[in-house]
Amino acid sequence: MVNLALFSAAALAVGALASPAKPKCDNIGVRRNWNSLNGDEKASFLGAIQCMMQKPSLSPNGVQQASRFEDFVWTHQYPGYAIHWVAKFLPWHRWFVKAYHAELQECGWEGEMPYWAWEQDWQDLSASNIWNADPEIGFGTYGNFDYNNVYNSTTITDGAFANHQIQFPFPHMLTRNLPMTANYPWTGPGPYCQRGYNPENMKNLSSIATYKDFSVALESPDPIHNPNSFPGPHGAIHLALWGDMRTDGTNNSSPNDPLFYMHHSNVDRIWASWQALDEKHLYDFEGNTDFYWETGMRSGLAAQLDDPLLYAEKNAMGSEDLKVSDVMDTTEWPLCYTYEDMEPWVVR
Ligand SMILES: *[C@@H]1O[C@H](CO)[C@@H](O)[C@H](O)[C@H]1NC(C)=O
Ligand SMILES: *[C@@H]1O[C@H](CO)[C@@H](O)[C@H](O)[C@H]1NC(C)=O
Ligand SMILES: *[C@@H]1O[C@H](CO)[C@@H](O)[C@H](O)[C@H]1NC(C)=O
Ligand SMILES: [Cu+2]
Repeated sequence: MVNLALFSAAALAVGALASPAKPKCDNIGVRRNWNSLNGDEKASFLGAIQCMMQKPSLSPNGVQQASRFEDFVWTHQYPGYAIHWVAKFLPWHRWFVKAYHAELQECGWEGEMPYWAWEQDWQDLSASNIWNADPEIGFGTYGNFDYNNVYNSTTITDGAFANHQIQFPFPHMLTRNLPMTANYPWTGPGPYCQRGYNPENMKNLSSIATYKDFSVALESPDPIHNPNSFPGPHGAIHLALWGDMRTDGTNNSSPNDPLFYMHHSNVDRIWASWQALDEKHLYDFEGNTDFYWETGMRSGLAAQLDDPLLYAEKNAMGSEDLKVSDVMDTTEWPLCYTYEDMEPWVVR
């Protein structure tokens, strides 16, 4: 098991060592589809998340969040303008999910980070196996939209996170609202923003030649410069789930829903799968460094492989000296994982 202190010390060494001396992975973990975990594994994974929700905050910003779980929400919110609709979107979230997995290991989870292969649920997202009301093995269901009781009707009252009380960035209960997007207008044909992750769009992603175009297509075109575009798969799932998962802009607090990490693990899998399609893809990295949500402005500075990953929470996330280039190859240290299914473009 990875000890967090070791993890941090090891990560700090990345910047200090020349690349040929980079440590080797002891073994390559295989991230599995949530559907292929058995009941005991699911219970252990969800129990580790509950443990994180009960662990005291390490107060990375000098403010006591309600829990270690909420520290991660803050960590995601802090660099907002520099991690969404920019080249760094995929590498930043790759390390974020890895750091979250390390915390779950501290809480007793012994497996790899699982993923939610939502592209396999494209025909009817509401029928996905991810919606499970069982308090031991389920993430809960998707909310029950009621026009007569808009806010409270969306609180999740079943599954492992039933009535989960959130404090950061403002007090409320965990919400989802999938029924809200059954016919959401600007997402194109199909319910639940299906157009973003249907087989045709997934196939399209696999044929994109450059990181610059691939990253935008997977994340979503930025909504300020492309108000009429369809969301990419990443954006489509955030929107479709509504509730906490769709918070963006200044709050940027979607990691309040534990499904955020199941979602981003799949986004990462799609990137890793694209990287594996062509050797030219593995270290391909290009695009913008920043995007100001309020104005849509960019500095125009070109992103580079040796840009720092930019984690506000130094040391605690083992990322102080990590660069984008350190997280391009999932099968190399400090990542050391792969995915059991590297063909998200194939409907199973
Ligand atoms: C929502 O529920 C809370 C109790 O959890 C209650 O205090 C509040 O008045 C309710 N709001 C609405 C709009 O029904
Ligand atoms: C897939 O790509 C084709 C060709 O660029 C385009 O016409 C089509 O709209 C795309 N489909 C989706 C679902 O994005
Ligand atoms: C952000 O949070 C504030 C409360 O702190 C809330 O009033 C506001 O509506 C939220 N904005 C978004 C976009 O959710
Ligand atoms: Cu994000």
